[in-house]
Amino acid sequence: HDTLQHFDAVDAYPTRLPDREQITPRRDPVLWSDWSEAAPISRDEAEHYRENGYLVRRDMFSPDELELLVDTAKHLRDTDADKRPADFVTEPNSDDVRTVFRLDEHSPLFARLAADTRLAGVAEFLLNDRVYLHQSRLNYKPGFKGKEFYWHSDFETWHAEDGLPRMRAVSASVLLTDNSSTNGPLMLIPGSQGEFIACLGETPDDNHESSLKAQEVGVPQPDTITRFAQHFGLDTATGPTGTVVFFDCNTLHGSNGNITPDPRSNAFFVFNAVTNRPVSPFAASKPRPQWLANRELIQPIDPIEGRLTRG
Ligand code: AKG
Repeated sequence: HDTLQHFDAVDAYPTRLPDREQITPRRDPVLWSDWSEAAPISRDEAEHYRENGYLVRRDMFSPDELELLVDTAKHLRDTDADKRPADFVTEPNSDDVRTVFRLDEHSPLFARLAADTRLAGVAEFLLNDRVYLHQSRLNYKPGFKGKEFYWHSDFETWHAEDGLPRMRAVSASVLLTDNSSTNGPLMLIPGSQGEFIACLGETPDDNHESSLKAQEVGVPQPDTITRFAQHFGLDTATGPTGTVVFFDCNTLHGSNGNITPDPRSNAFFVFNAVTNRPVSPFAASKPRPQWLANRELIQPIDPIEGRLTRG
């Protein structure tokens, strides 16, 4: 069935080319809705997102809500090493937890957070569709040892390895520590969402086993990143705990390692439009595991209003 879908789906963004990198214009909108008074964000915010490919919104949660979220994140991270499931990924050279995937399945509080109107409601507006979670994760980036995330477009991987057909997905990153200019905040290239960089190099089998610690395939060439950075500039998404960063699936981003004593922990929820459900991967021999790329539980979220509470 999946294979049939593969033949039906036209590949709008061929990538993982054997002999070259190739840059083509984006073929999908960035902001899918027309702004109106009923929108959950202001007209200026909507315009900023369309032009730059991301939007930083501060003070989205009350102190009580943040305390709950931060406690829950610590509790997950402190799972004994011998009890950690496969969806807990450690740092390249240490046993510290780098990422917990399937956050919404490990914690009812994070599942509730994902469905909150402050995240899912905004995602519905940006994508002009009902949404479901393609992936969720918490990147801890511990003090001293937290390693970098190299420059990439998420869509390039989700298209190549997960089979998302079009650029109709958005990430919401909830800052669970302060993100300063020094502790490895998310860096973005504003405007990069408008260009698709088809990457050089075919996908090795089980690429995710190494790419989640340090990504090597599916990343732009250094000269290309240089040109993009010179042309568009770089920005950092800094802010206090409780800031939310929305970024389009094709905005180039990455982050530096964290040698400061202060951890930088951010939760990420990837909302995909229900009409953009995954087909067979466009450039990999088999789909990634369910915990990395949801293809089995495509349930539209009904956004929930109100405060996050314990239990
Ligand atoms: C990823 O997990 O794909 C990221 O780009 C995360 C970047 C970060 O946590 O700083």
